[in-house]
Amino acid sequence: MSLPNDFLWGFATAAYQIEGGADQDGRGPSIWDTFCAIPGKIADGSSGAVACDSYNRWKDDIQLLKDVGAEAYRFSISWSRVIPLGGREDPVNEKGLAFYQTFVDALLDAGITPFVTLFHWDLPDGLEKRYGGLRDRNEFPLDFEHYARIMFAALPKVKHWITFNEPWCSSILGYNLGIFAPGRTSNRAKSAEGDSTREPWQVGHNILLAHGRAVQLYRTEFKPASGGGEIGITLNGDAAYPWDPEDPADLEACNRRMEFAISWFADPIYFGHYPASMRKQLGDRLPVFTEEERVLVQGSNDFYGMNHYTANYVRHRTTKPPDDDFMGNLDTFFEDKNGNSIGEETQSVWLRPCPRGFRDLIVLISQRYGNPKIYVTENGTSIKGENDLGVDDMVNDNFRVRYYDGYVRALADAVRENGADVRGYLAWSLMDNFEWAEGYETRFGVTYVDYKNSQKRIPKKSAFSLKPLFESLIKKE
Ligand code: PNW
Repeated sequence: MSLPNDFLWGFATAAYQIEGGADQDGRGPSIWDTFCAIPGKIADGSSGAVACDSYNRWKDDIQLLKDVGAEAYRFSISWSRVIPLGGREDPVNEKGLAFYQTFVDALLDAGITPFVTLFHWDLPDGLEKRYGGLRDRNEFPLDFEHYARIMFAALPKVKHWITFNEPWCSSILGYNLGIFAPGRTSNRAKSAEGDSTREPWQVGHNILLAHGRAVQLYRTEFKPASGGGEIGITLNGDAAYPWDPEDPADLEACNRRMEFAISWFADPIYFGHYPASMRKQLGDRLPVFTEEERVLVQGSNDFYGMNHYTANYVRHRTTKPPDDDFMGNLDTFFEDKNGNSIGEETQSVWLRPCPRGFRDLIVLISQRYGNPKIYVTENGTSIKGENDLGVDDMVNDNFRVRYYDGYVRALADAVRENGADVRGYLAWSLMDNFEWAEGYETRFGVTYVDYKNSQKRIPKKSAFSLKPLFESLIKKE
């Protein structure tokens, strides 16, 4: 037994990936609705317009959570369902708000602890059109704070708030590579607008400011009466190992890789400034915190939200980094110098299982940031070729069962052997869903969703594998 008695485990999803109901009850469009409508952006030409239809089938989702024994559920709010145009002067959609109130009450009635993400990438399109959305250093944080206030007030029983999901993805995939909404990039074959060398760093900065404002608001006006409520941000990051274990420059590059992905956001939150390696490479393209901004952002995590999926080998470069580099002047591989593979292939080109990387990264984060309370807010895998299987084979997802087994045990080792303070684990995902630019071809669910048959849900083997696993690891008292 290695996990504390009050350790919470369960599953995670996100609004645009599961809800559907895109035009129902007054919801406004988000940047993902707009992005999906551009031909060629989504692998199968799909969108989240229907997805798992959870807006109408949310009772099925709660039943599913109960059936598999989940103690917690992480979901996100669709901002444009609550404020269709998004801004602080714009009308609130009471029907949208009521949906989440009903849902949270039903979760609590079922004995399931809600973890609520305010922003999982689906910015109201109205704000993109009005002032460039995440690119506006003044307007965006103010509108986000207002939206957060509406949600904190509407859902007083929620005790676990996540401001932003994976700002790295919003910034880099949305404004450098242009493969996620709003699809901006310097690559003119992909987008008529965008500047990969500057916009991602500005967007990242503005997200930190918006996070800081929401946390300040929660702490002053809502936390005192919440009975133990807490708030934090969720960051994604991969484990990194040297491509050449003998080369100190590759070891240094591993550290840079982590700094450019995780410390970009975590250093300002825990230390009040960006990592030196980023300042050195990016110069004045990386914004500078004003004193007022620093005070807002520093110390703004009650917990560290950790999303983690995979590991890479990292090789340093000897050439000058191009201005659109976002990795820290290095290359990443799945094989090291000696041809050792980091893990088996999955359906996702960026993901190969490597459980020891999970333990190592939990330890690194714990050491760098003073042993913060950690919730793992996502971890999971796709399976190569899964979508081509018949249902009977698909629900027999032994590869995913093994993935969870390896990763959860690695987490337990980090707690028991290294003293990491991990308090919860949310598997990605409760069910197959809209996998962003991959559309529906890549499945991450522990539940099969039949998109051709009224989004019928059938739990896979992995759905039932977590309960016995956690029961064997969580202390009874
Ligand atoms: C996360 N990458 O996204 C998201 O939070 C989820 O919404 C998503 O469904 C899940 O992981 C699985 O992809 C990521 O390219 C998307 O490295 C892409 C990457 C990482 C995380």
